[in-house]
Amino acid sequence: MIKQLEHIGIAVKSLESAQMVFDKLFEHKPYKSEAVASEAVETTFYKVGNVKVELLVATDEGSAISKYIEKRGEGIHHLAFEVDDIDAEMERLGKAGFRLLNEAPKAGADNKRIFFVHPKDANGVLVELCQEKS
Ligand code: CMX
Repeated sequence: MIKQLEHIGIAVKSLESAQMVFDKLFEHKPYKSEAVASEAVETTFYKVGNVKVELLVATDEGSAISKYIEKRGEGIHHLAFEVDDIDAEMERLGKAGFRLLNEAPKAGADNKRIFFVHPKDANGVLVELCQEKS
């Protein structure tokens, strides 16, 4: 079951300059920064009520974030929804005909297991499903 919107991922060119903007916007600092080598990204997370905002910067040219910025510029990259059972959700969405971008849930930032649904199967929105690692 999908429980709630967990975070909004925003692709940026520079974490330093984006943080200056979002610190001012939210009137507080991020609660964590973390590199995710497997995704070739560095991330910074803000809490805004019950939702998080994840700033994402590419660490190499092959990163999904590099490609996204090259093609579409900075902006909202994905919506991430928290699920109660990520393996069951992966099976459900696969059976429902969504193209899944992972064979199995993988390790993501902020202590999560994650997988992605192709944006072309969700009206142009890259959807991440995530569950806190136990
Ligand atoms: N949101 C909406 N559409 C997107 C998109 C996004 N984030 N990224 C790509 N697209 C669109 C492209 O614009 C393109 O559309 P058109 O054909 O109409 O131009 C289409 O999807 C194909 O895109 P592409 O540039 O050719 O890129 P790829 O096919 O190589 O990859 C995607 C696209 C989504 C499959 C790939 O980026 C992916 O597997 N993403 C999941 C992993 C990821 O995004 N990791 C980074 C975040 C990690 C984290 O949160 O920790």
